[in-house]
Amino acid sequence: MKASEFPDPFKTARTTDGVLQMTDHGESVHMVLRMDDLRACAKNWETFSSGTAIPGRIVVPSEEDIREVRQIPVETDPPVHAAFRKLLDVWFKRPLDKAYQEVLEKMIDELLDEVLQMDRLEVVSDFALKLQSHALTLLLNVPCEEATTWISWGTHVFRSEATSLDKDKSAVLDDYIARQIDQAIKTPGKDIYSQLLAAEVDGRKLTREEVHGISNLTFAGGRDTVINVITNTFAYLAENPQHLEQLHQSPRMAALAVEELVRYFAPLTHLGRISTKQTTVCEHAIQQDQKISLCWAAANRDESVFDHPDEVQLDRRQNPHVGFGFGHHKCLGATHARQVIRLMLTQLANKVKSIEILDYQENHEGLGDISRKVGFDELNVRLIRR
Ligand code: EMZ
Repeated sequence: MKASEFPDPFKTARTTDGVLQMTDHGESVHMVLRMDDLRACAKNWETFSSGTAIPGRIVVPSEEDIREVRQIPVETDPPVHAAFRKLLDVWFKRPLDKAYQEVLEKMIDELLDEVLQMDRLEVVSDFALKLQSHALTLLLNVPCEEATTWISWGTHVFRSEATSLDKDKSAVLDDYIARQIDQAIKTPGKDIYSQLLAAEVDGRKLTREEVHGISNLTFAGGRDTVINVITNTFAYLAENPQHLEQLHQSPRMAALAVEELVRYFAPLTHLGRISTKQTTVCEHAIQQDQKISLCWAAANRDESVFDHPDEVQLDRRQNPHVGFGFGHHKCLGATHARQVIRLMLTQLANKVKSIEILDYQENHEGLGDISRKVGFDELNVRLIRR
């Protein structure tokens, strides 16, 4: 198998049954695989709730043992959700500003110049982790130096290098966020913590706990997901040099390419919901308080929606993918992520003629009886300058 090939492990289950059942944290999870079913369940929040009493329960694998903080707004339901979203959307859409994009482009430019000096570049830690961290300083509006601390945490804020969920590691993030909030209370600035502490939701000030929950999501949600898309894109362009050339010739294609790469790599495999009543999904009985998951990765390969779903077509036009989720919960960080990937593509095509893969170690996520390739633990390449 090629490094850039990401097989669809859900194909059989999606076409025959529509649901794949797995067990996680001692709980049954029915994964919803087809696009139309997934959209229907995502819309039906009254039956399939995100606002469970237990923080971390809707994530698969469950994070309930490693964090006590409720991530906001992803772990809330309407109408509470809408109030937070209204407040947060303004801040999280700043990446559409030209000035924001110019700074981001310069960051990417500098980072690329740095790695172009290397004979052997390990994309995950030398590039993707750094780019994700540097770019996040813009989203949070904090000094660039903060990235150094975040880089030291490694690619996942909750997982140790052994890839298992780690309570101590999760505590490092929470201690960090608590210190930033303390600092913002003492000396308010223009950073996200200060802005949130000063903001109102539903005519009242946010609680410290809510500010913490928003911050926790901002650090966790866009971490390994963004790092994987960046790294996987390097593997893809290494094995498909004609597409690097195509991007060089028509940089405007980058915006379409972002959507296609997010569809194909589907950085977050799925996200859970808790059923509030007895119901059915694809003729499977779901009990009250039982978990289902909306499987973005499976729906993104649904052959009834996408032509040749297992092919990357960088200029795919009809692309109603759910790589950033679907419905009112769709990814808060998507605007930022889109700009990071788009500018990376244009800068890469600008400076790099070809990418040679030296060696790599794949990263697979276990999902009960099956597993899914999501990225790389390591990807060593050589970049050839244009
Ligand atoms: C959670 C998730 C994204 C979770 C929208 O949810 O991403 C995962 O990588 C994190 O571990 O906490 O944020």
